[in-house]
Amino acid sequence: MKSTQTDDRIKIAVQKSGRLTEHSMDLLVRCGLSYSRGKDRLICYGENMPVDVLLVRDDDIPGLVQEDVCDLGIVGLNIVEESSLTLRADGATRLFEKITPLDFGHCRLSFAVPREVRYESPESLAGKRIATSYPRIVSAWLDKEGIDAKVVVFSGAVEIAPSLGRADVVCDLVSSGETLKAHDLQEVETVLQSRAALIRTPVELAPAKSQWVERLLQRIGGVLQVRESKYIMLHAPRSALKEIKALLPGSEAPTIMPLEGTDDKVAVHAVCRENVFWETLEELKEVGASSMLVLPVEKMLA
Ligand code: PRT
Ligand code: ZN
Repeated sequence: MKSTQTDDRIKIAVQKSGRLTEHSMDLLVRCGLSYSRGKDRLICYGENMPVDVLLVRDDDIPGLVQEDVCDLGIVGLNIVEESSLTLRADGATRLFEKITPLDFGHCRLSFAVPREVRYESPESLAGKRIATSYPRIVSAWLDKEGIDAKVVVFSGAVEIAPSLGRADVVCDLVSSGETLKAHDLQEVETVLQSRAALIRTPVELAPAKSQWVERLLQRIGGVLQVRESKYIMLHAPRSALKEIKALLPGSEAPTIMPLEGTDDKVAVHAVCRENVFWETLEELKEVGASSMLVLPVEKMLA
């Protein structure tokens, strides 16, 4: 195990090349990180923070964090769950900590059957061969449901298993559902809702490192909050203020300011901690709001 005294830079494991890569690096950049890439392109060295990013396959991320090779990792909850079950089955007592679910990489792990097959309930899976890259999650789900079925492990292209005659059912990640459709499969049951998440080493960090990790987590929280938030400005009749405040999504205490030359109208400024949709603006207009402006929020720190 590495010594935290000799190495006081934070290491974050991020997917090298795949669906989570761009979002993960974008998140770190929004937290203020600027970096240069090592010659082998496997490490990004933080230039303005003691933070380095290791670029690896997503499947390796939980293990690297659990073994404390990396302090933090960004990986899908699907991989987190499968690895947790595997590590526990292998006797690991200290796993990584799941800390923050992030706002990208949304998908679900679902069972799908050929279009012509009737599926009524989990019992319909009894005695079937199920192709999946997530054998631990699927087996745990089948056990919980009390279903006896055979799990066939595929490391990729799971959706072709039924047409190859290798399985009757698949259990794979789905986002738009287009891949299943293209293979004449219908989604019938969801086992796990997933998205990217930040995980942390089970080992206690040295104080200096810990302070930086806390700082980074606070900034990540700020970035996530900002992406959801909007700043709204509008004019409102004083008489409609109560209704208008109630319509502002996720806003706490709006600022109310007088308007020059009129006593019965005021300006309302508020941070909405949820997106402001056209429907909300239309409802605000109906109760008397006018001159509405919705602006993005650049940074936010609670
Ligand atoms: O090389 P490495 O091992 O790092 O990458 P990988 O090929 O294992 O992973 P990658 O890049 O495909 O996905 C990384 C992570 O993104 C996953 O672990 C999930 O957490 C998340 N994610 C989000 C998805 C999807 N959406 C997704 N749609 N991962 C895979 N898919 C695949 C799915 O397996 C299926 O083949 O996309 C296809 C279905 O997509 P739809 O839109 O047609 O339903
Ligand atoms: Zn992978």
